[in-house]
Amino acid sequence: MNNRRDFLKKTALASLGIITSNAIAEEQIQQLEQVGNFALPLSNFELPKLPYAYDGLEPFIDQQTMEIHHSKHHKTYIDNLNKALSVPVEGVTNEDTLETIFSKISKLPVSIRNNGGGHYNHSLFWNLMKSNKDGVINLPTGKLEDAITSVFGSFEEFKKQFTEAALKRFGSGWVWLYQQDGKLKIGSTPNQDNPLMENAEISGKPLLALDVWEHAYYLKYQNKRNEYISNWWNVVNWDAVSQQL
Ligand code: MN3
Repeated sequence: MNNRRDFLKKTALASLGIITSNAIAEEQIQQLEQVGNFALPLSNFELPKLPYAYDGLEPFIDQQTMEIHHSKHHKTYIDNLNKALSVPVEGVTNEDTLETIFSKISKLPVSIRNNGGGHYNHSLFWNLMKSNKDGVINLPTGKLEDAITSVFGSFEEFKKQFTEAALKRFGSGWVWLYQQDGKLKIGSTPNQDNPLMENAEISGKPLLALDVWEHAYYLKYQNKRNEYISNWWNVVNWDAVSQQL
């Protein structure tokens, strides 16, 4: 039994909110040990709990959208990711986490790219939002505020550029505030790609993520992606974004 490795594995999963630290049974760890270099350590992904109720982001994101988005769309990415990793995959080892998988994603099956990205991106997205029933002004503070102001000039200008990137993303994808070589940047990715993926359109560490797939807003906003975005700013959890810095 390699305790350090088990610890790393658990920590990596726990950091994504995927498991609590003891959620992987010792028995499962032992089974994984026996599979050798083509182990299946990542085929146990579970749907993380939301940090709020399905109606917690009302009136900006509606309950039905949240329920379907989380319990159906996100769940499906997880089921398909687990399925893709339920057989030995060349290039995936015991030591891998989603992050290390992303760093070599061009060599892996596209189902791992799409469903691994789907799981990672949604897990992050849920945690970057919080309830704001009263619609009180919701702004970044501290180091994050300073960094945004120094790069974009003002928070309003940052919002404008982020919104433009979200409107410009054709079809399905994600918009990101991310950090590249320590500098804040705005960009977008198609499908379930993210800036951690080798050969993605942008590269860096995700800080803020916005899902612009139609399934994220269609029930309430129909084709009006711009209204979805302008309402979404009300539920951004800037403390959680700051923690990504
Ligand atoms: Mn989505």
